[in-house]
Amino acid sequence: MLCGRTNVNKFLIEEQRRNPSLVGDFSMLMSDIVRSCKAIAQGVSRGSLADLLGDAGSENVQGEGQKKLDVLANQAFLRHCEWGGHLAAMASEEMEDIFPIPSENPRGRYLLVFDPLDGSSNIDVNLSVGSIFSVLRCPENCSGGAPTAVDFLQPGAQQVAAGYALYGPSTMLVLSVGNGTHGFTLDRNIGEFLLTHPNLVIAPETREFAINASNERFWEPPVQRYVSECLAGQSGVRGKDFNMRWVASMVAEVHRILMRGGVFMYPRDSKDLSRPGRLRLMYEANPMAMIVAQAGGLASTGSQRILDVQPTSLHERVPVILGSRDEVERIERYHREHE
Ligand code: FBP
Repeated sequence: MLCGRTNVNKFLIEEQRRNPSLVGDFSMLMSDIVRSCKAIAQGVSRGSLADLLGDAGSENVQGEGQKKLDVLANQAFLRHCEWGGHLAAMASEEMEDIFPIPSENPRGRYLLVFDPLDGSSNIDVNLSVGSIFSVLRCPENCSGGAPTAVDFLQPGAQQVAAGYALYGPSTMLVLSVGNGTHGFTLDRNIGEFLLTHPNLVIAPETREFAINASNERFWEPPVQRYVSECLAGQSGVRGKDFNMRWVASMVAEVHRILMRGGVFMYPRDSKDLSRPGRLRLMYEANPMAMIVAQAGGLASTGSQRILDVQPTSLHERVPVILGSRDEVERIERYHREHE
């Protein structure tokens, strides 16, 4: 039964009519992204039945082993979004270089950035994974010549849209086009995402945090202080007991925070000194920062708001602390006090 719910295409067309800065075929581009996510949802749900689990036998640009579903999900985004004429180029966490739109297709005015399958260590154990995407405007000067990686290096505050698909017990799409954060659930009977969670709001306070606690000895001191205060419970300075969760899938963690509050941390640590954090600015941190900010939450590196970070390379990594506003501000304060 449809129950008169708005489907995602209608929602996007109405958003485009409301916002004159969403030019051209923006809603058509978003429909292509939605179709990519539906195709990936189908592959993820078939799993072993379609021989889609396990390693692909290849490595991505980060030197990480790729799963078969990583490769399939990357192809799904490229295949569904390359021909519509809405994009100038794409960049994926799984590909070293950008993917310019092939010359046989018309070139559009947007850039698409995506992490096709986030949390892929969960695939083989049949736990939640997701896709993350971000839409940027192609700078003026890239509409003539072929776009380059430099055209993608825009702070997250300039994102036109961002979102994720969560392939969990039900498949959900959560997105923002700069007017709040909204959740849609895939109705498999009719093959459409229907608006089920309009205007999501993250509670400013929380009693729940998410962090990979096995890295505690490597964390930076402000994060060690924050977590130890949470663990001290009612008798400590926070005066309340905290709960902890770790799904090892950023999409699932952010989704839980949108549903019931909380704070997620993948902080700077000393485990691998070659990088300032584990998560990627363009593919993970920026889109999630927009989603969280549009729901009233905050996203920070600890010392800077994520949406203000000027990217310097396509695959750069950043520390990420996001979620309930009061908690993120507290952790930022601990960083300032530590300086
Ligand atoms: P991938 O992009 O390689 O999937 O890594 C990202 C991620 O899986 C996040 O979704 C998650 O928060 C984190 O890595 C889990 O890291 P850890 O292995 O330390 O638990």
